[in-house]
Amino acid sequence: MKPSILVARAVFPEVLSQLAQHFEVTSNQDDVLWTPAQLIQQLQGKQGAFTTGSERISQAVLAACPDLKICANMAVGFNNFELDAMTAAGVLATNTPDVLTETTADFGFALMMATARRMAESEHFLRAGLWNRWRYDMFAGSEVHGSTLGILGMGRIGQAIAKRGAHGFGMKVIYHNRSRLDAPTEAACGAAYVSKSELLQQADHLILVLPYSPEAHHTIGAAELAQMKPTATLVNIARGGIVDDAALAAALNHGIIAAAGLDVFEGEPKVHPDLLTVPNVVLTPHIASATMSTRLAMAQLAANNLIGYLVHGKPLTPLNPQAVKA
Ligand code: 8YV
Repeated sequence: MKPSILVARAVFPEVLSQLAQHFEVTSNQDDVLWTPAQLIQQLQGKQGAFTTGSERISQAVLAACPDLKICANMAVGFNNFELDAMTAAGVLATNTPDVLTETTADFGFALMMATARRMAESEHFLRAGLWNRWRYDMFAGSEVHGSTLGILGMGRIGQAIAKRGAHGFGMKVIYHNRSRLDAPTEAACGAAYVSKSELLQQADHLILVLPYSPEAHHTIGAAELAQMKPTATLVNIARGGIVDDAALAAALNHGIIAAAGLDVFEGEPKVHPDLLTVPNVVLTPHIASATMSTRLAMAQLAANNLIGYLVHGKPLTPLNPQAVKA
């Protein structure tokens, strides 16, 4: 008998067809957003789950779904997984690294440029019919080329952004990370390691690319924003909750920093109401990895993790291989 799996959100039809060759598939092509109780109900009798960042796999879910053996996340981030609880329950977790690195770095760079050059703010002005003349300082932003790019979190995506800045735009690139990169990797990225305070104080454009964890909650709050240059921009493509969004909105309103670009939000898809009224912020709905080819590669990797583990006993990108007893 084929193992049973749940595909918790709508996904590419070709990925569903691939999964159906190996599994009894219950899918959610209507993309209904289930409550935790509904998710538990849908997971009954399932050995595998294809999840996205929106489905929380908590201790309560694990306790209520004893047949579950693997959750394959269609995301590189996995803060929707209670990983220790999954390991304790013998449930394997997988994510989708590498396949989205360059696409997400492209977006982070684009958001930084849009923020620095005030693209959203000036477009709103134009659409509102307010453009009636040229003026020497109209929507004058800040330079990107030759400026100092700061990166907080220097994993794969941070490194890909650093290379774009250093090699493409002649930027001075500085970074801070839990652990310093080795010298050859730093040289390839054209990036120099600095303390978190130095990063905040020196960056003209600061991009956040660190993973979310409870320790990373509000890594950027009022105190950190106060250390930044009043001309600086801040971009968050990491996770909601890493920035204190209320403090950021206040900082933007009071000229503590010049502008921000945000793809992720605390409590998304809700957005802090103050951010919606601040003019100098570019807001996008968590789309940094959203190209069709990258989203397909992510879905295929998640599917291949389910097939790899439940059919062949070997997942491709496990997060907690220790969950599986030898
Ligand atoms: C996903 C992401 O689109 O991979 C990640 O961690 O944030 C995005 O690429 C999102 O998490 C949906 O699963």
